[in-house]
Amino acid sequence: MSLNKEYIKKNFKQKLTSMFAEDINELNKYQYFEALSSVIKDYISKCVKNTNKYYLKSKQKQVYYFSMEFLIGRLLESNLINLGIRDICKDALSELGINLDEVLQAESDAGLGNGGLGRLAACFLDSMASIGIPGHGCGIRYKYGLFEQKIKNGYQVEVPDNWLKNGYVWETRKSEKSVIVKFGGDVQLINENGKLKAIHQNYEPILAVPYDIPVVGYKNNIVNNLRLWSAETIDKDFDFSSFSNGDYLKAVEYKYSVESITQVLYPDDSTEKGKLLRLKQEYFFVSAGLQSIIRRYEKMKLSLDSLDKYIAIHINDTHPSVAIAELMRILIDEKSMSWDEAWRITTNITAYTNHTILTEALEKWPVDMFKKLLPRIYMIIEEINRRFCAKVFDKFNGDLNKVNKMSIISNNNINMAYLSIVGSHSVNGVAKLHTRILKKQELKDFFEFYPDKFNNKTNGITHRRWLIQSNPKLTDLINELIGEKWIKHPLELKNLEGFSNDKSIQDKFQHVKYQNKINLSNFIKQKYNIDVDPDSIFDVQAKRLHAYKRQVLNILNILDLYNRLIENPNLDIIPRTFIFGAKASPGYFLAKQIIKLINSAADKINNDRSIKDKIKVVFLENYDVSLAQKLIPAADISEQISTASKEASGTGNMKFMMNGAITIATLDGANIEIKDAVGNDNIIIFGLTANEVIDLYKNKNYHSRDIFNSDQRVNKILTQLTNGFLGVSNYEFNSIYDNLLFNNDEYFVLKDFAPYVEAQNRINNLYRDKNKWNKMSILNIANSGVFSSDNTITKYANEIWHINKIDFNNKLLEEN
Ligand code: 26Q
Repeated sequence: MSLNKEYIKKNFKQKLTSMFAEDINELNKYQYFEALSSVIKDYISKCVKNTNKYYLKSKQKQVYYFSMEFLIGRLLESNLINLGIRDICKDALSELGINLDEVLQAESDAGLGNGGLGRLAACFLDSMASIGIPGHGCGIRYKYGLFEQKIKNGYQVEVPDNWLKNGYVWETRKSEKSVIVKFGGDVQLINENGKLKAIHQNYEPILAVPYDIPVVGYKNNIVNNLRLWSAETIDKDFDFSSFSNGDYLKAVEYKYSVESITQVLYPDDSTEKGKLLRLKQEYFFVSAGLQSIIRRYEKMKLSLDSLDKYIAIHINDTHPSVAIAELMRILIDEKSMSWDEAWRITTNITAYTNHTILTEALEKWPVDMFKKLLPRIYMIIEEINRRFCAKVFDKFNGDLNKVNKMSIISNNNINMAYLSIVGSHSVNGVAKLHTRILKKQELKDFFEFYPDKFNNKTNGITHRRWLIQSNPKLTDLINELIGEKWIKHPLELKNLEGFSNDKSIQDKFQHVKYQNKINLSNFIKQKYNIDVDPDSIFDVQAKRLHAYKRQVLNILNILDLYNRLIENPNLDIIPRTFIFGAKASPGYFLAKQIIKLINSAADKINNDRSIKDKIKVVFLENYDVSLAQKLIPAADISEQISTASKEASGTGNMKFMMNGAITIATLDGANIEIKDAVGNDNIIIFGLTANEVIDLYKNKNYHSRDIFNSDQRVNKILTQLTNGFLGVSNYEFNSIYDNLLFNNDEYFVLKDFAPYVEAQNRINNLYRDKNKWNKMSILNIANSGVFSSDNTITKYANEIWHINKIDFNNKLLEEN
């Protein structure tokens, strides 16, 4: 069956009728979206069936990517692109008088993630399917994703993200594949024929129901699976005795308490520790996922001894790390395997990625809480730790100090990063610098103990969503210049280099950027009634709000520039539009104040006629995947200004680069690798290096007040934060002020201020030379192919999972 225009038209019309029973003209865009998606999903379902049949028959090794977050965004357009039918659908709908682009906008984002870690999981799924790796996602079907952000009077206000309210066309509920997850209760060890056996009793059983979302590969007929689990009661929807006694509330209470497990995504809030519900979420999806993996494996009639030859499990940070103990439990308690054999298999199967070095973000669970919720799992972790500590003791000649430092359980806490390292065969960081810091500092003892486990896998992004989908004009231009081979082989983007000196081609790139800037300007005008000039430089910082990402540094430079313009309205600068997008965790007070600061500065600056629109500041609310797709193609400048050593990798940095923005960056995370790829001349680097930062912490010889006292500009701006200059109370920004001065500026904002201002001035001068700028932009695009997640995933597959790519098209042909 071929997906031609007639097929789409016919099925689309039929769907509209069967779904809505109304005339096509009576229906709205959302209904068109649902019907078209449903047609596409029907087609995809056939590919799902074929792919699974092939995987089962060929007994291909499968990898399961376990993650608390999958920030997948919208799916209709990416599915159309990957099926190769976007243009066909556009024509088909247009013949029915419907504009496909408007229909695509009707889909709401599946925002089941916070930021980088969740989006990385989504990019990895796309790459696995597209390059032919049998790899699937396993996670949670949150009823509410990350909150929707509104800005009221300059402050962030959080609104629940009820993304499922109209149903979700891409998912299929698989009730028959439900499993039971057990919480609480008590465990007795009994002696059965000389073997210890664990009996788990009085537990609370929760039903885990899977919902499957297809992951469509790029023009290869492969469709992998993202399985998200939802918590339900087993059979007592109501406590009927209460109900018949008239206590309706008590009757629904139980149902509510069970469903609360998958009710809402936790915001990335590293300071909130020991939340019981979060631990429930972690165990819930991990246990359900593992049970379904084992069940599928058993269908293949293979011995459990070779589980590690057919299965790989990847844990996305420590959030799913109870998987190690849960797999041990299943193998030992349910499959009667010996400890040693179960341990061999578990460690061979599991691999762990670390995404942070911020110590406050490392997950630890209080023993008492853990033991009560997961008594059997706790016993297993104790035993893992006992054996591990004995090995450490041996290896370091009885050095108890080392044993204490490395113990998985200490001070009544379970350290999940340590469990993850001990229980897996591979531990990777997400950029070269990050991995180096893990080895040399954060996890030094473990690196010494297990040098072969540690490795680097620099992050990547899918060029299908972040270039082909979000920047169609640039895609067309690239295709015109170098053909389409780069789409399957993104390193081929390199062939653009040859055009970088050609003025007429530079103009074409500039024109594409300009068009994208007009689109964004129109969006801003329509949504906020702010006029931004597409001829100004679009300078963008879009990412979660965190002190270490230093949105404050950006705003201090803006205020300084503003002060200079007030002093000299004729200052010769190229007009600039500073654009921000950032959500702050609801409990992160400082981050929320920074949002208010950006908005107060925007009010002041945008309404000051004296500076003649030379600078504008815009805060775009609710930065999510769909907004990123509009924003990134329009950026001239990409702000990647974290304190060196703090940003594990960054992936936004790669998205901007791929869309031709010039990066202003510290030598942090993957910025360093971006610099290596484009060369020093095509990126703007400033500020402290990671080593300098680490030394400053070590030597304790940084005093932010010295800078306040010596730099007039800093002095002036910080005074303006507290003297009503920004039209708010003198106390409004106390937290920011105190952080910079009284708490000694943990992230070296003031220390990097002067170098940052200087770097921004360099940009101003560079931009004046349009040829030079365009050349830089082209070279950034040309060298972005290495950051395609197709490359990243190829390395995971070869070096960690030991899974080969399959060529499904050929396999299908062979069979027919
Ligand atoms: C932990 C405990 C309780 C509640 C929430 C959390 C939590 C949730 C999300 C902790 C951390 C996160 C997310 C972290 C994250 O997104 N890290 C980013 O990962 C990217 C992909 O590797 C990197 O590029 C970024 O540098 C890193 O900050």
